[in-house]
Amino acid sequence: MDSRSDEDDVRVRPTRHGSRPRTRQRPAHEEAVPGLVVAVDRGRMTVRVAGPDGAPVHVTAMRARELGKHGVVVGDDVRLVGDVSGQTDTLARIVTIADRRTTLRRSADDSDPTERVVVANAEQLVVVSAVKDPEPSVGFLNRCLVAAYAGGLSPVLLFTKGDLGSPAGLLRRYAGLDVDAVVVSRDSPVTDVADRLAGRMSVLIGHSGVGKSTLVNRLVPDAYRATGDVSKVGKGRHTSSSAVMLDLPGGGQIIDTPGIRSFGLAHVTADDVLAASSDLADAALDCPPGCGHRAEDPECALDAWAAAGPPARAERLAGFRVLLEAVGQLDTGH
Ligand SMILES: Nc1nc2c(ncn2[C@@H]2O[C@H](COP(=O)(O)OP(=O)(O)OP(=O)(O)O)[C@@H](O)[C@H]2O)c(=O)[nH]1
Ligand SMILES: [Mg+2]
Ligand SMILES: [Zn+2]
Repeated sequence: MDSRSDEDDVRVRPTRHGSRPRTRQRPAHEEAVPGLVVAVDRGRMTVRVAGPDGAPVHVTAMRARELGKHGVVVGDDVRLVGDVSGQTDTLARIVTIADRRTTLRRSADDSDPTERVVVANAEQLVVVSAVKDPEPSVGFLNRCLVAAYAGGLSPVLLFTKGDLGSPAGLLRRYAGLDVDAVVVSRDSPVTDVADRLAGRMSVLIGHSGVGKSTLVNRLVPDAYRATGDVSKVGKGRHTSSSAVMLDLPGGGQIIDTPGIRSFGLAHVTADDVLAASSDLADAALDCPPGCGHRAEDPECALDAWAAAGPPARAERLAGFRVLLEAVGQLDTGH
């Protein structure tokens, strides 16, 4: 467009007559193309953008240097410049990352307390455990639940391999907590799961071999996620090596992630967990400053809150305090 056709623009920004001085100082990212990061693999991102005809196009991109240390993860809303055609051997640059609505974060392990973001903007965390093979780890499940609350995701428990054993014990253990639980078996339909995932962005998390990718393949017929052999679990073998987002046939997205052995919570405080439950958070306003909200904190106002209400309150408080035991932990492995 001829800039003279817009008198105001010419007067306000006279430098536009020159040869792009504005672009040099502050890149004109207004023209950058919006996209959604659907996969990250060794520094290369796959970003979904709307193509010229509106159909989705997958573009390979890398981070622009100006992003500094700011990492890009699956689920990030980004803007791209450069070649966004999505054709083979083209590469675009990610120049901005939008503020994240939710963040699933974990600290790696005792030797590395760095916290890292696993996935951004997912609404739901599906914590996956097999009923058997591999054995469930309640400590691990609790830490995942805490991470969901701390990151703003709503958690769901998913017990797989119901054909190998009974999920009753696990279901009973979590009945007091305000968390949905679903069971899937090799030969039963996955409609219960599909219903819970419909229309939202969900991320699967769990130990290697629990059946995350198997489930994704059942939910998304053309996913073709590689699935593995449980006997290799624990020997450093993971079948899935990076996170990938897939569209669900009924709307919404599912993110498959590589199996993890541990879930560190070095970055989480008791108040982060509390903030996710408005009733408990309200009651805790009467706590003394610095209250840890644990059973051994004598002046914790949550005890009075539980005593003043129906028995369900005491159950909720007990469940909350079980989760609190996971808070601030790095890695306790299985
Ligand atoms: N019996 C039984 N086996 C299952 C079920 N779901 C998955 N499996 C088996 O469990 C093994 C591991 O499944 P995957 O889907 O690769 O596990 P994953 O969680 O994606 O593992 P990683 O990618 O390593 O994290 C495969 O041999 C599956 O066939 C189930 O419901 N019942
Ligand atoms: Mg997998
Ligand atoms: Zn308290």
